[in-house]
Amino acid sequence: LYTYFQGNPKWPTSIQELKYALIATSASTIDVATLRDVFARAFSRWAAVIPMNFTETTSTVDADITIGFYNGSHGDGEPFDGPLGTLAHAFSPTDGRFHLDASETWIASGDVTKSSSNVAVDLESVAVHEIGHLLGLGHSTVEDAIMYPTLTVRTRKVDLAQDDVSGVQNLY
Ligand code: TQI
Ligand code: CA
Ligand code: ZN
Ligand code: ZN
Repeated sequence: LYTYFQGNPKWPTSIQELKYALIATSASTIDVATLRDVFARAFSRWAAVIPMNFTETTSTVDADITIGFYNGSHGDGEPFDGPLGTLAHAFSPTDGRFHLDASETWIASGDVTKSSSNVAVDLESVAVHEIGHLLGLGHSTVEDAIMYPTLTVRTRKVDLAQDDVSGVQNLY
């Protein structure tokens, strides 16, 4: 079963559009056009099931959600830890910060299961999970769910399970 953060924080339902911005991409090994593509796909999976749209903005001041790649300590008291361990983190509504560990071997195109690296992590899989947190979902006990708190390396898991859909639909 799905969970929410304590106090069930969520984005106001008066907002039908959340804007996101890629604010720190220089530490990423993936080009910005590919990143745009992956994040747009990840957001669209959630937008398909709730009355909320996600659009990219290049203006940091307009952005509700900010996405960045960082190494080690990056100013929020939750330092990244090098390859594997913590891959990314996102804050609960309505903070909007979504940070990714730049030291991961991120795979953004092609098939992560065919990667020659045994530490490769599928970017879209992690993005779909973190967007769940950005929307207010905690972890799920359902193994197939995107919000289940374990992702095996070299695995692609991007389709919302019924549990994820119920969780987000009961919030929005
Ligand atoms: N990052 C943790 C996560 O996103 C950070 C975290 C722990 C967290 N507890 C939280 C974030 C509670 C919000 C609320 O779960 S992670 C997975 C998964 C991570 C883990 O790097 O460990 C994914 C990132 F679920 F597979 F384990 C992405 Cl998909
Ligand atoms: Ca890490
Ligand atoms: Zn951070
Ligand atoms: Zn999580």
